[in-house]
Amino acid sequence: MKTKMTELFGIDYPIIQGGMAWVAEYHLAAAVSEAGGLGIIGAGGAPASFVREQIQKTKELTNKPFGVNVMLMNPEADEIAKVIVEEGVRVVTTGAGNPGKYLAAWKEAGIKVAPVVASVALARMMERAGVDAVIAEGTESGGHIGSATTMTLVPQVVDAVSIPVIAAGGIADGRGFAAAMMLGAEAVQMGTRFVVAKESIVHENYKKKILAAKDIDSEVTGMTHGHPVRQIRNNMTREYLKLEKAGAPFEELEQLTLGALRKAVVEGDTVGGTLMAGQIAGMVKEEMTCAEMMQEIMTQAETLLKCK
Ligand code: TUI
Repeated sequence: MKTKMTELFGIDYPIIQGGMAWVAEYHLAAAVSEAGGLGIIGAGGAPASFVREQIQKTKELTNKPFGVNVMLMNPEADEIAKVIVEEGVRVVTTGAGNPGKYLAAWKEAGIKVAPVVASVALARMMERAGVDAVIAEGTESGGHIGSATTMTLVPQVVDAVSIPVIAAGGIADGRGFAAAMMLGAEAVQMGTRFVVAKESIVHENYKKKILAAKDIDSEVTGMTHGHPVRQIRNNMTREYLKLEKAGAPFEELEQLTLGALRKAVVEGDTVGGTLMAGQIAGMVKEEMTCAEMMQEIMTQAETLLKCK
């Protein structure tokens, strides 16, 4: 399937893998790119030296295009922005902030840039700043989220900008993919489905929680402090929400979540860890290879887009 995004990124399928902190390391990124999508290394909160290593390891596994996601709250974001240029990375996605200050350097290096936006206002500002595409991410997503739904955000962003729009949040099969195309998107970004890919290094316990999740099993913590994070309900979310409701200060809540994503991804701690996942987790029922899931999604989507 050819769209503006397959052309721009030089990929076979308009499917981009979310740049999930801890989860989106080089095995997953390389597998997605090898399967014809765009694999992404998630810098998350990692140091720049680690991101450089991840890029080099990805290059050893694939000659296809891949990208790096810069989580803009990372204290080493400035250094990571430089590493991306030095290592000749072709695509950058950003999250959790405004990447404005890095755009000139990235564009000068010929890097394609697609920031995540959670509002029409930021999408417009990013277009004016010269980005190549925007990722309109709905509140259905896992992790750090905005408030608009994918169904409402995507068509409004499509109407507001003339650059291509990538839809994200709540998409995990060919139906979601086809719906995103109907809303005017040129590609989709998926996170939750890739967490349970066979090539994903995420701890088996975390994967099992996603595979067992039902439709309403996620919770949003941190809403009152302006850092809403969607994750699967567990002891950690219950404790967090109890404290949040009681008016606990941000610092106390932060202590509770410090290192909790690593605990879930690396150690498989499903009780005290943060099990970030989107609302579509309830529909993700099988661990597959990236190639298998992408073939399934594209076959289903092509049938729907031809016949309906
Ligand atoms: O960034 C994400 N999702 C994430 S980042 C992350 S790392 C983390 N780890 C532990 C606790 C908290 C976070 C986990 N998940 N998605 C992209 C995204 N970006 N969603 C929303 C936004 C966003 C929000 C506001 C982008 C820009 C923005 O604008 C701020 C501004 O300056 O205008």
